[in-house]
Amino acid sequence: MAKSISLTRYLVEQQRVDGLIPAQLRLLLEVVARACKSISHSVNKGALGEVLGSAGSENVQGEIQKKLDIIANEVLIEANEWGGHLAAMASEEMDEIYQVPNRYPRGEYLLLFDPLDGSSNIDVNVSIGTIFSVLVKPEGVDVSEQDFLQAGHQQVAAGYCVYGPQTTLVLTVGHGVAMFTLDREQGSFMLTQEHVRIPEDTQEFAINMSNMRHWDAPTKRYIDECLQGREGPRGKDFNMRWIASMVADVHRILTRGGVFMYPWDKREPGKPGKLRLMYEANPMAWLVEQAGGAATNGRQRILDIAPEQLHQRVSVVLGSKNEVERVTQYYAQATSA
Ligand code: P6P
Repeated sequence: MAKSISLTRYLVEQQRVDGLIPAQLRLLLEVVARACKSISHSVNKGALGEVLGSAGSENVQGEIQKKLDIIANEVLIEANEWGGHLAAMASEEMDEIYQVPNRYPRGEYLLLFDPLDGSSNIDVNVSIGTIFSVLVKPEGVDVSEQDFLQAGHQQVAAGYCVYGPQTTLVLTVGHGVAMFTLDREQGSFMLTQEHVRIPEDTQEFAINMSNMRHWDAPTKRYIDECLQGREGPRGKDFNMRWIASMVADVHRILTRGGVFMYPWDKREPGKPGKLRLMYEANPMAWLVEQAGGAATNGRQRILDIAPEQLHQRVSVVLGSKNEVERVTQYYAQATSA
């Protein structure tokens, strides 16, 4: 039986043996993992913990906040603000950035997160998750929202924790993707997979089909060809999955391949898409690329998008490399037509 490796040991070895991450970043990732453990505990209580239902407030996106959205956000803030590794945090649940209070030392990192992605699934007991991204704060004494506006290729760590049948933390620091499953008896995340690879081809797509009439031509063309199956131009049948929880859909794709799409649609033409660039698309895009997949907004590599606003949205096509390239090709052909 292979020696079981905890997240702590894995990160120490990444720092000490391979010199891949500095001590402060290792500390930050261990604190985020502990916060995810705490969130998992709250999520698992369900109706027994009075954590379900709406909080009766709206977030910056104008979406109704669930009680667990707020609980998860508070857990991440309280876990990370005192350690001295962060200068500030940004969250889907907060309009403004959260500067580490003056009573605590400030560090060189910026932490961004969607504390509980997939909230619509909370009350119906379907997998949800926490998504996080780490940037280095630019030089300078103060910290502002502007410091967060860095393209995704500048991330130094990214990951998510999926709260499903297992609680699994998935992480990259730029040298591949590793998965850690929570051993509840020990209370530790244990390494269960590393060097994760996404198959370049797939027969499985994930998209909310109820929006079909609102899609633009390239997305309609791609999905229509998939639906035609082996009699159509793709010459093979496709399966469809849509969990309406990006963390769960991306976890499936990292585990067995597939393509995930949340494209622009004409319901709100002024919005480039539904998902948020800084704390959903960027961390997921880096994980997918680190596992040999691809991630674009239909036209451009997501990690190259220069952000203009902290909560800006983006179209997302990510997963098996050859499928993402096909969709991106269809957009290019539509543009040049
Ligand atoms: P729809 C969850 O609210 C989320 O942000 C992603 O996790 C998920 O992929 C998407 O929205 C689901 O959106 O429109 O299908 O409910």
